[in-house]
Amino acid sequence: MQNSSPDNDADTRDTAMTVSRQLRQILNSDGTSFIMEAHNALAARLAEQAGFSALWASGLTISATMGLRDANELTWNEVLNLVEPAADAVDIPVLMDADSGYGDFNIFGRFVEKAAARGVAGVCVEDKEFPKRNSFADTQHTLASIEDFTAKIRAAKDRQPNSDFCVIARTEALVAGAGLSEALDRAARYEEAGADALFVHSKQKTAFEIEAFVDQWQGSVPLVIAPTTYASTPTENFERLGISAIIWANHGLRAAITGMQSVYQNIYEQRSVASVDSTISSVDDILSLTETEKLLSSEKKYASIKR
Ligand code: SPV
Ligand code: MG
Repeated sequence: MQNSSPDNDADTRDTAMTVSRQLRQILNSDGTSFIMEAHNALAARLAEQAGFSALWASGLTISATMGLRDANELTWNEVLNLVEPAADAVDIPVLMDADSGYGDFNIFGRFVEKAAARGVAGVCVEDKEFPKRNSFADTQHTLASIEDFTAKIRAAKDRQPNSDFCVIARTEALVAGAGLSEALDRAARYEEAGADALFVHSKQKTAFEIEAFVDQWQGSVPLVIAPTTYASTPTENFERLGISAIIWANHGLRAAITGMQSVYQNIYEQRSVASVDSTISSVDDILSLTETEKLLSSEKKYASIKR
């Protein structure tokens, strides 16, 4: 969101392009763009600082930060309460993972209105039943009917509060084992229903399903993928395929887990922070990432505060 924090410059707010328009441009631009997972506001800032131009508010990683499964254990309002601060923390667009839409066309339509009002640039909705299961969970993945799912897309497009808001339709047909022709058929129907982009997901170890899909895809909306399991495929291959955006869907949280596990273990075993202190971020880094400097200059500007 063009940031609403009190120490933000009002001129920046007034002139900035809306986040939905930014996301739309990213999806429609030539070449392949990268959308980085951010599970909270601090992660959003770090990803923005690294250079990413859009963020993925991942259902998996946001649920995990709350100690919960990627299975709609959080309500949509709880998720929005977590995503809004991330959107506030950055100037780049946040694409929110809306799972399977939290209910029928009506619930999803209302969700889209609320998400947009809270700074979300666009949403991605997947064609599974509610409550969903993470695509990599070893269970039966039940697809929603095409009729029910296209109703959600149409309702979302009708209820989106601005014309740049992006609704990305995600097909889980390959994940569910329904086959390539089902995936292609669904994708075509979702485009026809008004989806702004199409996310085709695969849980294979190589990109062969994505390659086969692209080879036969006749549609014209941008294509989005998340190479989590087929991580070793070179990005150039996706560029050659004409993939519009790649979502790096969980790598921020996975990095945090690895780093924290190692530091916690070290401190526990050493009974001291001496050997890790210089290897981790400083307290100054935290002050800087939370823009404490802006607060201090606000004090000078506004306050008669004496410290
Ligand atoms: C997520 O990050 O929550 C996703 C991607 O939806 S996946 O985990 O691959 O389903
Ligand atoms: Mg998800």
